[in-house]
Amino acid sequence: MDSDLPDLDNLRAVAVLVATEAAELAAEKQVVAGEQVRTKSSRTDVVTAVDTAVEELLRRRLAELRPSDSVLGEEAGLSATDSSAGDGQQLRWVVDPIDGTVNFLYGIPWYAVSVAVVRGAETLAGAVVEPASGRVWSASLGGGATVDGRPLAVSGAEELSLALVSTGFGYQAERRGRQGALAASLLSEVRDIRRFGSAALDLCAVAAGWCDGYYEHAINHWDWAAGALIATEAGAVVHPPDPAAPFGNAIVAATPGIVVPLTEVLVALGAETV
Ligand code: LIP
Repeated sequence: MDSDLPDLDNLRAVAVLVATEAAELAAEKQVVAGEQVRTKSSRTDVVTAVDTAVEELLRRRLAELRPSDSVLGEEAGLSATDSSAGDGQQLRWVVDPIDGTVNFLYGIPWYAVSVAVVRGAETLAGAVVEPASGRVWSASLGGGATVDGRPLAVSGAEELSLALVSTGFGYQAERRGRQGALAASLLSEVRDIRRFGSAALDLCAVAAGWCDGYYEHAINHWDWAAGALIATEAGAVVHPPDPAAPFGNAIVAATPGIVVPLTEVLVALGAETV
């Protein structure tokens, strides 16, 4: 363990605290489909007034608790105080106020507040909190992963043909079509596929053994930062998105017994061009 690491238990506690406060606000303000909604990259890429309010709360509380750190958020971008490109020592909080926005918009209770803290490319701690169920997922680097305080461990799957794999699709219709074609091709190679609608919770599901693997192209750092650490600390192998990867700019997270055949079949099915 790097001797100059900050207090990881404290960072985890801060992530859990602010994500829980944000989840309570989101639960109070459950939006009704069609209200207070505007769009971003496409007509299906929606942001609600609640997204904005929740991110504002996260930023305010992190400024109070961690004033020397910077924040990168889905709605308001990178804080002006960010200097992490300098000596690389500044901590950056990477937050998604509502991951699973469309589920939230439709009243589907499968969305989460995701909060991670990174130094450079390394995630030090993270929390994913579900407003609907109140479940609290968290992890710290080397400190294990838990849900509501209970230790998490990935499944023991060892055969891809018997693996339950989740994925997701983007907001651009043309890419969504390519993603759908890849998922259709993958179906005959695995037990089944699930599309839950939240990358953060897809990664938590792998950590809990509810799915054996997850992959998705073109998601953002705030979607996967916390969930990837939770899955890793639960025993998953996680390949963060990398445009140079042979399976394209996708995150892949899976229990060790199937991660190699999963990545190999994604490559064979043309994932690089999705
Ligand atoms: C969502 C991701 C999900 C993906 C959706 C969307 P958002 O993030 O969590 O995995 O399939 O298209 O990107 O927009 O709800 O924060």
